[in-house]
Amino acid sequence: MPTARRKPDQSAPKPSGPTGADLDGALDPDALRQTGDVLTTAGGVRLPDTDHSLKAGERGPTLLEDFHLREKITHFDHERIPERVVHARGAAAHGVFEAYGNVKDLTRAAFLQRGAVTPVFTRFSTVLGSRGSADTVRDTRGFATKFYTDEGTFDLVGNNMPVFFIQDGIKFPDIIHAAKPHPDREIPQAQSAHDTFWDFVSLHTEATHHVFWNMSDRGIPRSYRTMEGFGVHTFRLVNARAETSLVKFHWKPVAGVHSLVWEEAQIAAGVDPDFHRRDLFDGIEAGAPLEYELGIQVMPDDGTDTFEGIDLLDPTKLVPEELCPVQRIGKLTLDRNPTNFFAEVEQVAFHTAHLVPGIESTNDPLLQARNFSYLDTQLSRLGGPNFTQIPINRPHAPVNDMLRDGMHQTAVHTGVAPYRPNSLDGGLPAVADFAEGGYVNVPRPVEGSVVRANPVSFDDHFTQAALFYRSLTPLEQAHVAEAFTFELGKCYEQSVKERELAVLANVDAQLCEQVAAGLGLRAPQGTPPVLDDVSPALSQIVTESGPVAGRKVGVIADAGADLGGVNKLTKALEKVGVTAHVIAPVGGVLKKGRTSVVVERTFDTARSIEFDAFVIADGTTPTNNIKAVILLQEAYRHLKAVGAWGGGAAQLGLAGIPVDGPGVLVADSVTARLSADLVAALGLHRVWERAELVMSSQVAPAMV
Ligand code: HDE
Repeated sequence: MPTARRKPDQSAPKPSGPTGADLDGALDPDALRQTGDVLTTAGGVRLPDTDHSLKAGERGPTLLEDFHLREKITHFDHERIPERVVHARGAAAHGVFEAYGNVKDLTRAAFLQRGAVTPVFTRFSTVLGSRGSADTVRDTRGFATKFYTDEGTFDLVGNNMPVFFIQDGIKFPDIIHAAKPHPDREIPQAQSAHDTFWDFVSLHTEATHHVFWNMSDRGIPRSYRTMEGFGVHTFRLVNARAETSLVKFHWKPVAGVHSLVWEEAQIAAGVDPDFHRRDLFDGIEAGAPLEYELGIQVMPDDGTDTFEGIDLLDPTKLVPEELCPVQRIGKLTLDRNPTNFFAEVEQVAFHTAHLVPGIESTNDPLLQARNFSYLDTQLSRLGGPNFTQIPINRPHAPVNDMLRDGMHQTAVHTGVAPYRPNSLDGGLPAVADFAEGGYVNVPRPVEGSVVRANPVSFDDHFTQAALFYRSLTPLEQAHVAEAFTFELGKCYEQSVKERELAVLANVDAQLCEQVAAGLGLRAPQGTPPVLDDVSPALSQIVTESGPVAGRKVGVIADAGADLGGVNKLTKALEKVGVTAHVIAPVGGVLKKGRTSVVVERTFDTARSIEFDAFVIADGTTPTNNIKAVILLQEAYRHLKAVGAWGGGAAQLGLAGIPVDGPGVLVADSVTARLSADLVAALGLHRVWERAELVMSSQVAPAMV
């Protein structure tokens, strides 16, 4: 069975000291110590002092002779490498991919065959922000996975949205220039809510479908754990008989698809800019791995590159799951955090042309440009052509290339004849044909005139935007309207707003009217598409409770609280992977008799956005503390479950939350029923029936 095991020198997270030697067994990933015991220079010279520079007298000038000072400062000056031009802000985790083995007839890729277990590294990211920007901004998320397969590295470099802004890669620098901060004042950071972005997308209407995804709840995911992933482009699978089919890749999160609400995202950007990164790291630490199933939509490769009238080479189009169901073909489990962020998360280099036998590109002009870009960008980002030798990028398959020398070459190559054929190195290396696992492209005819032009089938820019919008529930549609109003409301140029309204008029008249009303402008007339069907799979609101592992519950308590109940609830939640965190007026440890609980947050340090639900313990003294009140009001407004047992319910009253309101759970004590109800509410993500009460009303709970 093909099982890609790590070779000793290929283990990405295995720490390695500057010389590669493991001094005193120090290179244990979990050891809280550095390589060796004594401080040295980069050349290995032991140092007596690193706090005082070498001077001519205690009050004298610093000497050029101080090689340690100069080396230390010089190295520091060059610690940063250029951040990614897009997707600079990211976080990642290690894991494995296990194939279900049900695609033998579709692809010969070994890592997709039955029983194959492949080590992987997945990096999630935002697109627009700088490396230090906030996680929860409205943006598309990257979802890039490196599969270290036995047949070479395969990278699936996708997003959390199935379509893209542009149809041809030649426009990528333009859309990114438009979306990045304005060149004169370099604001706004990590935002699309500004004139140049809306100028571009209203002029390039092919962006409309993707813009709708960005303006929907998908633009503000709750966590990486609850995000779908998409390969976006159509790829070609090749089986052992060299028969081909066309596929679109999907990642389906086991935890369900779930988003933040806009106000939560905005608060998080200030209160905890590392919101998604923290959630990823903490979840894995708490023993709740992230899980996704890999799915494919399979379509015949009949030479037309279309399916049911949809152009499969147009990356602004999706194939509705109702037309072509997603078949699950394997499972990704991310269960190990990086040891060193720079070595792994910063230095990982994905490349869409990292393909393995059994998977090929198609003629999608966006993918074709990406196949050039990802290799090229690493040259400046990672300083030369040998970036595949960096530990995180090392293939787990044997490598025997004829590439030599260059910046940061770490291999010490043997042999004298890195060319083929040769007579001096025993005639090797040999080449591998199709049957021997060589990457032989399946021949495909190409003909046509040399042109700079799109096919006519790329001209429909609005039908699928309308399909997406009309497939959403009214609540999700309201969020889209609010997002457009907010983003365009942040623009200064009247002409830009008017042009985007003209685009909206061609998607949905009612939406256009709503946004126009919010902007104080007149809604133009358009010709929105008439649709026969919608695609319910595009909505993410669920009616059945799903898995809850990784969720967080805030338990409000104080010294007088029923601490036994707190511990009981904590244990019940732990069983399903949910963590409970005690919030009290002051820090420290709450004690009652032999029972004690550690306070993790105070009203000063907690904010509602950190938690998925709140419960108030019996015996907690009701308080008017404005921070405690806001904590609960925000949670209520953000449609989170809130609850209390015993006298704790009085605190709900002080926050103006009706105890008989939807998603308000009250009980006399911590019963199995209370925990079960709480878990069920968490599994629904939000209290959807409360939405109508609070939707678009800016009022405090007491008033709704
Ligand atoms: Fe990327 N993109 N992209 N992109 N992209 C990069 O590669 C590019 C596109 C995506 O976590 C860069 O190593 C071009 C679509 C992800 O390291 C760069 C075009 C999709 C990541 C680049 C696209 C993506 C990148 C920046 C249009 C979704 C982060 C640094 C032809 C299917 C990977 C780097 C990571 C990163 C170029 C369009 C996803 C410059 C030219 C479509 C997830 O090479």
